[in-house]
Amino acid sequence: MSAVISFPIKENDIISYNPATGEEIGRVSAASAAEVETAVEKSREAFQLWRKTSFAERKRIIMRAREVILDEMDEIARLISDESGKPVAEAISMEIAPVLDLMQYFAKNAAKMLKPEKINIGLYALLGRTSKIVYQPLGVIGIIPAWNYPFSIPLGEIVMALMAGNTVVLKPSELTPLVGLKIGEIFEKVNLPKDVVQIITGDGKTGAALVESGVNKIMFTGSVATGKRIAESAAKTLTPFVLELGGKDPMVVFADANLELAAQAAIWGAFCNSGQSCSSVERLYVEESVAEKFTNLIVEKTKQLQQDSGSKETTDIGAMSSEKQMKIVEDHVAEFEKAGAKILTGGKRNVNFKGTFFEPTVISNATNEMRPMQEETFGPTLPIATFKTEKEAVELANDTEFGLTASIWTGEVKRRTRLAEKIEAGTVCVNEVLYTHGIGQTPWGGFKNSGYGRTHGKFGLMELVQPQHIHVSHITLVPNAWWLPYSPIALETFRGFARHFASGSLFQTLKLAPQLLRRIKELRNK
Ligand code: TXE
Repeated sequence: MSAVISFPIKENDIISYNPATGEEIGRVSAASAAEVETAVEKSREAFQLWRKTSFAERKRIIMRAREVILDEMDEIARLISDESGKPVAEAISMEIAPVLDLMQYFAKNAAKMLKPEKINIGLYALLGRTSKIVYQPLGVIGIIPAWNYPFSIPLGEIVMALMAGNTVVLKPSELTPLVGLKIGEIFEKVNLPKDVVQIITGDGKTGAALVESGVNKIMFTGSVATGKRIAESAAKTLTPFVLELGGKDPMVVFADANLELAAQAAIWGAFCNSGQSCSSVERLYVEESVAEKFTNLIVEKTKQLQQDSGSKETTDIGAMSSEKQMKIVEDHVAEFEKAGAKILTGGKRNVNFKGTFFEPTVISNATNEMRPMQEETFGPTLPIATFKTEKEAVELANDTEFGLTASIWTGEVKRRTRLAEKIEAGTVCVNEVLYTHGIGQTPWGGFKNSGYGRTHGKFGLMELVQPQHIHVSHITLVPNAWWLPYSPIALETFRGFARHFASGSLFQTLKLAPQLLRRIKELRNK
C-alpha cells in the first residue's frame, strides 16, 4: 500500500532551477494528455475504496504525514527555499508551520464538520416528513497550484480533499516540481493507499489536460488570465472549479494607528517571499498628516533588511522565483518613475548576486492613476499614496479590479468594524496584515477578479463535497393533497395552502385542517 508518484523522471522535459544561483537542481518529465488521463482513471478507481474509509482512518494517515514533515522539516524547508528562492525562515514560518496546523485541524474536525445535519423543514414536519443533509465526496480533485507557496497551498488542499473522502491528482507548478514530488513522497511514507494522491509534473499543457480530463473539481491558484482559461475550458465538461487568483491588496494606515507597528507590518506584508504572495501589501495608503513620519519609518526599516540566498538563516529577502517575474517588477518600477512617483530606496535588480534578486523597494507619491497601482506586481515593491478623509481612504482601497485581502490600521475602536465592512475584499484584517491564509479555520478567497469559491475553513471544506438532501415521508397510507386529479375541492385547498400554510404560522395553518381533510377524503375515494 503506497501513494504512487505516477510520472517519475523519465525524460528531461522540465528543468528545475535554483533562482538564487541559477543552478539546475533537478529534472522531471512533463506528463502528456494520455498520461494525465491514465492518472485520473487510476484515481477514480482508488476513490471507490478511499470514499469508504472512516474519518478515523483518514485522520490517522494525515497525523502520520504530519510526523514525517516534522521529522524532515529542515530538509523540506531547504528544498522549498532552493526551488522558490524564499528564505528557509519563511519556508518554515509561512509554509510548514501553517500547513501542519491546518492538517491537525482538519484531521481532528472534518468528521464533525461533515456530520449529517437535520434540516428544520418548518410546517412540513406536521405532515410527517423529515429532511437531512449528508455530505458526499466529489470524486477526483485536480489541484493546480502556483509556485509561490509550493508546499503549503497544494498540501493544505490535498488534506482537505482527502478528509472529505476524495482522491487527488496534483500538478505542481513547472517552477517547483520537486516540492510537488516531495508531497507525494510524504504520503508514500505513511502508506496512503495506492493512487489516492498522485503527482503529475508538467507545465501549462499538462495543467490544461488535467482540466479537460473530467476530474470532479479543479482547485486552481495562479493568475487571472490562466484562471479565465480554466473557467472557459471547464465549462465544456461542466467541471466545477475554485479559482484563487491575484490581488492588489491595500493597507490603509490612519494617523491614530500605532505607526511603529504598522511600519513593521507593512514591510513584512510587502516584502516577505519577495512580495510574491497573492495577499501581499501592494498599495499603501497613509493619512496625509503622518505620511512623512510613517514613510521615513518604512524607509529606515527597509534599509536594514538583509538580502541574500534563501538558504542562509539570516536572510530576510531572498530571490524572486523567476526572471519572468523580475521583468514585471522592473517594468512596474520604471513605470512608477515615469509617472512621477519617487523611488526612496531599492528600485533595481541586486547585482551582487547571480540569481533573480530585486531590492526591496519603497516608492512615494504614488497615485491610483498610475498603471502599476492597478496591475498585480507580485514583487518586493511598496508604493505609498496618501489620503485626507476616511471616505477617500475607502474609495482608494476599493478602486481596483481585485479584492482578495485588505488591511486597516487604526486605534479608533468604532472605526475598525465601520470601515472593514465597506472594503470590497474576501478578508479584511484590522491592525494585522497578510497572514490569515495561515489560519486553516478561516475561509480564504476573493471578491471581484481575485477569484471564485473558497479554500480553508468550513466554506473551503464544503467546496470538496456535494451536499445530498435525503427527504423521508413517514406517512405511508395517505396521498398528498397536491397530487392528481384536481377538482374544485383541490383548488380551494391550494388557496388555503397559499393563504395559511405558506404563512409559516402554525395558528394560520390549523385553519386549513378541515379543508385538508376534505381533500384527502376526496383523493382516497378516487
Ligand atoms: O501563473 P500561471 P504564473 C500571478 C502573478 C504572476 C502571474 C503569472 O501576478 O505574475 O500570476 O504567474 C498552470 N490550464 N500569480 O505564470 O500561469 C501552471 O502550470 C491549466 C498570482 O506562474 O497562472 C501553474 O501550475 N493550468 C498567484 C499554474 O497554472 C495551467 C500565484 C499557475 O500558473 C494553464 C502565482 C492552463 N491553460 C501567480 N496554464 C496567487 N494568487 O497567489 C498554466 N497553468
